[in-house]
Amino acid sequence: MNKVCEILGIEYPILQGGMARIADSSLASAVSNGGGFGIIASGGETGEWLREEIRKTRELTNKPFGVNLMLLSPNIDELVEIVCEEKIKAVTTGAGNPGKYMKRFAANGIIVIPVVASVALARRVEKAGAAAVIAEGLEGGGHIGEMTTMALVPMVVDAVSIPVIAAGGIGDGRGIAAAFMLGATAVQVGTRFLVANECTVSQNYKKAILKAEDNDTCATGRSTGHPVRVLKNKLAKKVLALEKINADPEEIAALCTGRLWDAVKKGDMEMGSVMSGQIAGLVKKEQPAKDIIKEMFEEAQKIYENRFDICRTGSTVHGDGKKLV
Ligand code: TUI
Repeated sequence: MNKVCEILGIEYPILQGGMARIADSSLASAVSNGGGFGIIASGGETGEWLREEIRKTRELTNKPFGVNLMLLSPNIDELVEIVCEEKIKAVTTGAGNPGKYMKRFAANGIIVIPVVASVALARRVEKAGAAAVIAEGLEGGGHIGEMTTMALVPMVVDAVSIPVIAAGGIGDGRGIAAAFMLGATAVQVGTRFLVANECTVSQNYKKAILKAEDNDTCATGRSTGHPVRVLKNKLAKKVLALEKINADPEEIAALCTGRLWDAVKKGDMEMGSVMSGQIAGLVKKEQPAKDIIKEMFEEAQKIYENRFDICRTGSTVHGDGKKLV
């Protein structure tokens, strides 16, 4: 049995990304009903909203699900209290170190799975009692670190004894197979779930993801200390231009206020903040969440069955029949 499946009580070793302002009860319950671990994202939301969405999710699924806590949220203390009161199975945390909340989670029997962007933080959260870590590379959407998934995952795997969940740039079965080859026990997927039928993000946002190609994302906000990966649009270009001339970070922050909401709810693809991973270029169809999960794991399974001998030293033939040089 896969260790992450065991800890979370799920069928497939896949967690849905905690996409702020997007991942609500509709998407979380669909992912959980499909055998993955659905997650309600609390970033940018009120405590009241979170409690309501937790209750709605409980009506929509009897499978386990979790809550993502964005540690930069101004109301983070209140959100932590709600998660504890509601006895959520597991939380994922992002954009910081959840250290100060670990005891409170433990006292309420809540599993903590922090997103880390460095080996140092992975070590620290393991010591503090994390059940697993999500090693997220800069290919991911939204708030990111400075390491790629390919480099970060094996380093984190070597540094900790708890299971490592790979994230950033995983959008199909090849990504899952690659993550497992790097030593990951599970994957976290965000961008591909943006176009799930049950994802309530604006239709314009979904269309933009489906249309995106390889070079259509960029990382803005490096100058403010909070880099964020978004689809390139008028807003992103404006922010990058301001950063180039070393504009006041407060001016940049003011320009970006409320822009995620504009993209998610109003469908503003020009001046909205359209957060997306690099893997958007690979996402080509809308599907129910359960089909996304099934298709990704069937694909990964096939890779293991058909192509495994590319890894055997001395092999003269690729798994696909092509001769090795
Ligand atoms: O949290 C995310 N992605 C997010 S949160 C979000 S909400 C938002 N963000 C900015 C503007 C408006 C709304 C959108 N996307 N991903 C998890 C993640 N965490 N990726 C990287 C990290 C991370 C980075 C550095 C975690 C810890 C860290 O270092 C903290 C430390 O203290 O060492």
